[in-house]
Amino acid sequence: MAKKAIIFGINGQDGSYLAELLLSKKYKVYGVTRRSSVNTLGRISSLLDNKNLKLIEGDVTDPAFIYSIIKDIEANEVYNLAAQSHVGESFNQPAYTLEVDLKGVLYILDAIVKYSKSSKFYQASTSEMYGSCFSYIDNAGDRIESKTAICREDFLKLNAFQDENTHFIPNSPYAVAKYGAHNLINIYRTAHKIFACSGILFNHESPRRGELFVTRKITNWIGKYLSGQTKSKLVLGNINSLRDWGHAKDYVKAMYLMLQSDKPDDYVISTGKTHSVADFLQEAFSFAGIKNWKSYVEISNTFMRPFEVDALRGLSNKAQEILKWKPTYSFKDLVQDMVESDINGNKVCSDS
Ligand code: NAP
Ligand code: F7E
Repeated sequence: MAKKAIIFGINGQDGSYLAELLLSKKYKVYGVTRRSSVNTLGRISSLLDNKNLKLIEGDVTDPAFIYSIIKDIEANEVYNLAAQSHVGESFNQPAYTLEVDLKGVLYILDAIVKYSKSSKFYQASTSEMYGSCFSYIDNAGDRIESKTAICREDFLKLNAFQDENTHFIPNSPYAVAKYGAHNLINIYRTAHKIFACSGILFNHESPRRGELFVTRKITNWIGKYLSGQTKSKLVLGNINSLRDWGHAKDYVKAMYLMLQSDKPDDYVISTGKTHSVADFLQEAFSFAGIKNWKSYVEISNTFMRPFEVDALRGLSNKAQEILKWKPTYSFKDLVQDMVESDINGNKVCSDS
């Protein structure tokens, strides 16, 4: 019989790629979307005719809905990708962010324990949970844990990193909610013996990335600029922060592999390479053939965070060893995929 999977947040960036992956493996996929007065299914439009996909409207903040869907479907696998996922916005909507990103997870876990104990559960945790914490190996070969803000130069000099053993001290309401949920996974796994995994995913992007995240904001601007749709400057916040950027297509494979593993566990998923937002600008503008990105970019306090995560570089050795997962897209490949897509998309847009 075909395996059944529920994806909360199916119409988001990751949800759309994960749905494609599971449908290609002949799963029956139940995708949860929120009711909306406008069409929010753009990322999954090519899947809507698939007879193995069923969309269900619901919200993870509604326990009655969660209990009934978990009970009725008794899925083999449940993937929770639903979230208020914008870190900056979580400072403006902290309570709402905790409702969705923390309490929503609690309802799903509780429903699984009560009604569908054999369902395997994937939770979308995040590298944001580290805040300003990082690890490095000192000259004597000892591993050192640090919990202080760090500039790009020092982080790079130390060859610093984060992995499953690095401390978590969240720097945003988003990260607090995700860290709470991450702890719940461990608690439910231990107390109730359910198969629950937490993927500590570092930033991952794609042409389907939301337009308010920095990578897509940049590539979208490039597409619009080249097609004559904008003459305004690209207004950004902190372009010195370092991120470990991978491709979402690679990262959804890791989610799937976690639930196929022999035992439930937590895994860092990352590329091991780090770049600043300025590096992304340099790569994206140069790929698009626009010289001197600095003359097109304006820095504004509007996009600065009240508390920033300075630097991230994930070591995913555990996932590479146990899950046999590894990223296939380089930083260059990722930037090219996104720039090409936005240039082509905007061409279509401006021609029509
Ligand atoms: P995304 O594009 O923002 O997708 C989030 C999804 O959650 C959307 O489908 C959204 O639906 C849905 N959602 C939001 N609030 C909901 C609610 N109350 N009830 C039900 N659904 C709700 O995010 P993503 O980049 O695909 O990320 C997927 C997950 O991984 C998120 O949990 C995110 O926090 C986490 N994560 C992402 C990254 C990354 O770099 N992408 C890294 C680590 C962790 P609407 O379309 O209706 O808003
Ligand atoms: O910011 C800086 C910003 O919003 C990246 C989410 O998927 O990954 C994502 O969170 C960096 C930050 O991603 C702008 O201050 C500069 O230093 O693209 P972002 P994020 O905050 O790292 C993690 C792993 C998640 O879990 C989250 O769900 O870029 N930055 N100027 C800017 N950021 C934005 N959004 N907009 C700017 O104009």
